[in-house]
Amino acid sequence: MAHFEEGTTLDRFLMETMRAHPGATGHLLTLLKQVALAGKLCSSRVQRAGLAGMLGAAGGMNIQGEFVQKLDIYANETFKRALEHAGVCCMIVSEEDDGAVFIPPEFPVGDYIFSMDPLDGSSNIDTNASIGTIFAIHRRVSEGRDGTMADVLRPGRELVCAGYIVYGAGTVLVISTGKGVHGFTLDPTVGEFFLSHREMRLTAATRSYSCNEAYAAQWDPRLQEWLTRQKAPELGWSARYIGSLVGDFHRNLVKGGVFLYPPTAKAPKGKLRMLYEAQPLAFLAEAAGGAASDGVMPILDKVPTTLHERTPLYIGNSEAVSEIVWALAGDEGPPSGQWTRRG
Ligand code: AHM
Ligand code: MG
Repeated sequence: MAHFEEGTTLDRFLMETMRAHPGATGHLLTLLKQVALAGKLCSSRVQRAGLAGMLGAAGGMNIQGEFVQKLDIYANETFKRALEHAGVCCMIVSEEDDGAVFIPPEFPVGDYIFSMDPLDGSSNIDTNASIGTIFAIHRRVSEGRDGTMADVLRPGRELVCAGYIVYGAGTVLVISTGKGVHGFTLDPTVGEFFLSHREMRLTAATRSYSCNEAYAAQWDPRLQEWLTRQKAPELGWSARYIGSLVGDFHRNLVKGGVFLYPPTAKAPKGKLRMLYEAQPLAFLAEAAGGAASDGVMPILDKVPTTLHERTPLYIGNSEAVSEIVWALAGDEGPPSGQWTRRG
């Protein structure tokens, strides 16, 4: 792969990466450019949210029974509009839409399926904390015009690309096609994303955990014990939790750490969604040398059976994730045998 200097534009990065793959049609490049465009529009709207009357609930509930924020609606529509006419997708899956969304008949279709959480962490909008868009891209296996369930209900290991855009103090787009994870920061004065985080790695250097610890009493007791052990002062762990998966994951990717969302009484299968939260972030985590598990098996090996399926999620540096998996498995060790204990 070409060596890219910091400051390289996203467009140049995508073009030169594509040139390195002689058979490439350019459709994935077009798709990612449209994602960047939608991200810029959302970033601008998030920045102006308080002024533009976008704060607060829109008055409805989405299919997951959560209050829909106005910005959720804006982000969902913006990404769909940016992709539907480009001739690169045959189906779009969104947290905000009950069923899959197909390309209107007046536009051409392409081979990709785009799954997204258009605005993750949206309960944080009114507090000015980091929020973001998480996305996963599959290449279709079906034939015909519209994509089918068979195109998305697949292991995350088959993704061709995954990424997110975090709207925080700055706007950062992080993407991977499986080899390396790269971050691009939006310079709002020129409206371009520039390479700012080259070859991001999930290291074990920083010992920090991110979870909603208020639910800890509802967790598997073995996980509670693991967490208690990390609090020994000599281990030097700290806790960091925004309550926005994309924000928490991004911090851990930059600084190190592990994120946990175990099953709770309210969410016995976990809260986070496979297709557009767990799978894309797991794809990024593994590409950055980290790991992601549901507590038993790697997230990327799980096959979802419905569009909005939920999963427990343990994601971050591989040492911490494997310790959690071992802790949950008890003395026997995990059944898959593919996670190794540290040390
Ligand atoms: P959302 O997609 O509706 O924003 O919900 C998912 C969010 C995640 O971003 C975050 O990790 C989690 O919910 C926080 O949940 P909790 O408030 O239970 O800690
Ligand atoms: Mg979400």
